[in-house]
Amino acid sequence: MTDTNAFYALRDELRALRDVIPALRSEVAGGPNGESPGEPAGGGRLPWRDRLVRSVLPAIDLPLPVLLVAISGGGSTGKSTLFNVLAGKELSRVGFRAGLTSRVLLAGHPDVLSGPDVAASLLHRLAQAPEPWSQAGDAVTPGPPLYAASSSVPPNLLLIDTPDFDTGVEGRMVNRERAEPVLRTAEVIVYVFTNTVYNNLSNTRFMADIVGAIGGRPMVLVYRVSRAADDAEVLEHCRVVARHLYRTPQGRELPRRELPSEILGIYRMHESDAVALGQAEPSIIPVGDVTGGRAIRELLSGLDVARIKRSVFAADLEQIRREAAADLEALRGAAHRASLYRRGLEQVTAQEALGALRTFPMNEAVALTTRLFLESSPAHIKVLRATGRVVAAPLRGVQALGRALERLVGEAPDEPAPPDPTVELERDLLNAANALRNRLLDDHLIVRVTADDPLLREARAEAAEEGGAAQVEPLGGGVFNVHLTAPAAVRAREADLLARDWTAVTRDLRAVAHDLVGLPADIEEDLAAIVTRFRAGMGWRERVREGLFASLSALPSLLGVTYMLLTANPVAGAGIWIELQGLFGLNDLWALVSIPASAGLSEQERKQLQQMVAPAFRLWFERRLTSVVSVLQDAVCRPALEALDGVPAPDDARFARVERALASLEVPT
Ligand SMILES: Nc1nc2c(ncn2[C@@H]2O[C@H](COP(=O)(O)OP(=O)(O)OP(=O)(O)O)[C@@H](O)[C@H]2O)c(=O)[nH]1
Ligand SMILES: [Mg+2]
Repeated sequence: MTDTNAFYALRDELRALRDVIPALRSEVAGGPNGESPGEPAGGGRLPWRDRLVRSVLPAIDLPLPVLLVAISGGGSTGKSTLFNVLAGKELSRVGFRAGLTSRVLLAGHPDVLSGPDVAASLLHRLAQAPEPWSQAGDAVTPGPPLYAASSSVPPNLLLIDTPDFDTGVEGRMVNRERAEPVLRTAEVIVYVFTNTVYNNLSNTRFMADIVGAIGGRPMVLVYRVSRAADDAEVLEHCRVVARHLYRTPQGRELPRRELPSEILGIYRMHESDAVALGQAEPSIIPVGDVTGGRAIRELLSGLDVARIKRSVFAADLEQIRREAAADLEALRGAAHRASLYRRGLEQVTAQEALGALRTFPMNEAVALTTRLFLESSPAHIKVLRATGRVVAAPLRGVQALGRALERLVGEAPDEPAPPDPTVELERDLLNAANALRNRLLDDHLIVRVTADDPLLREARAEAAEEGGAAQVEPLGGGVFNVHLTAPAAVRAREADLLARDWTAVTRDLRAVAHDLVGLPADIEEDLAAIVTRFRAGMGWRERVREGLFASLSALPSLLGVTYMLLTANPVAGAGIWIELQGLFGLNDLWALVSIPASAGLSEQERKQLQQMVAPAFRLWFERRLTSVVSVLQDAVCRPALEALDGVPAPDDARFARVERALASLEVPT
């Protein structure tokens, strides 16, 4: 990755942290209005984000990679002179009077310093907003920071001329007070010092405090010294300065001959009358291996912006990373809990819906299956049927038989007063809606599951977590109650759940019952396909016997239930098994198996019968369950489901996005 790309990458990762986590948090809490005192990932403030937005991003959220380079040093050391050389023009007044520069002056390439925003952003920690520069004399009077564009400044730098930090006015170091905030903001410091003060303790202590210990801010040393001093001596003096500036984090001095890696380059600048008279520019001469013969402009324009910013903000970034990672974990947990709750709610809804599905329209199912079967008959059977020998007579007989059998297993009253199926369904739907509402408004949503239900496994894992939002209650016989705490987003909508207009709900359910009674109109096509498949698989004996189907019109509704119990349940998970047991009772199920035998049907006929009616039951069951579930969701659960829709899914891509951002901030060890 090029240096520029590394900068943009860092910027984008930090922007992602800034924007994505708060968005996720607000969604988990149920939107901007969802206050959630108990939820760790809910509202409230994010200290790491304040730090990111206030301290780090102003230096990084820039259109171009730019380093803040401050020229610093004692009075009259030549800071402004150096600044003007690098800026390519006299922006800052120079002179013999120490303490001349009284303001911060910023110079940048016009591409970078296009307007006051960049200057303001980079200097955001200063008390006053920067103002445009107009002439070299501006900087000698105190006032807000100034900024000026010059195309001589390398585009990766914002150069800052600063007031000195050692001259005094009436016992106060006024210029130090002016310089210090900007020095603390700068990312690289060019330290200008003279032979008279290189060993001055007061000055180096101040600078040491600014740059920090080893691992602190990088620095370029510019030593104004006589031409007579040789390079070895210059280097030796600079090592002394460096040892004073960068101690170990434990406060110990570095070994004598070592130059800390924070020193990026060393230059010497000679005394010259021509320079002092303003007739010549000073030559800034590279010294030592660390500088590698690079001119100061070359060295500064080659600085790795991303690397230096990362190192300057290392402590901030590490704290941000740690705290944001903890936040991300909490958010993931909340998203996971919400998805667990949603599945629990779906299961509970399906279980309640099942209660509204007690009246399988058996007669209709048999009639439809029979008709479809006959319609697909080979011609000779059709002829048979046309003679009426097969169909007509036994139909009523079998109907009577069916009713007799229903009485036998207690399904039909002795006095056949057939209940109105629409009224029954209405009543069942209302009961289901009411029960569902009560379960939803409980502190915990209680879902009954069997041992092999995946929900149980996840609820157990959640219950094992500290502060987990699930509890598991064994009921014996491989049955469990899972208690799920409502997520913050759902709790935030409790008032809406309570405020459902039940008169309207009742009216809607009535209308729905009217549409849902009987067989779904659209199952005919599916059933016809099943009949065709069935016919293709029939042996010749069965084909001969197929006349049987013409004679059927009634069967105990429980026949279909056997099918459900013998095959995997397609809709609501294992929980449905319990519900079926509860609805029909085990004894009835056994009675059911014996019915066809006592009805005088052969084993073969019984099987055929079952094979044919079972698909009708299955289709009815699937479609009706789906319809009733969606009716109940609409009538009862809507606010809760809307709230859950707003919560990010556990596999929401933004979690991975934040994770990537956090990983990129990790310091390689
Ligand atoms: N001989 C010589 N004189 C220099 C050099 N650099 C600066 N000067 C002179 O030293 C005097 C002070 O220079 P400035 O650049 O104003 O110094 P400064 O550090 O900005 O001073 P303050 O703003 O007062 O803190 C001026 O008269 C400069 O001409 C140099 O390299 N050689
Ligand atoms: Mg100056």
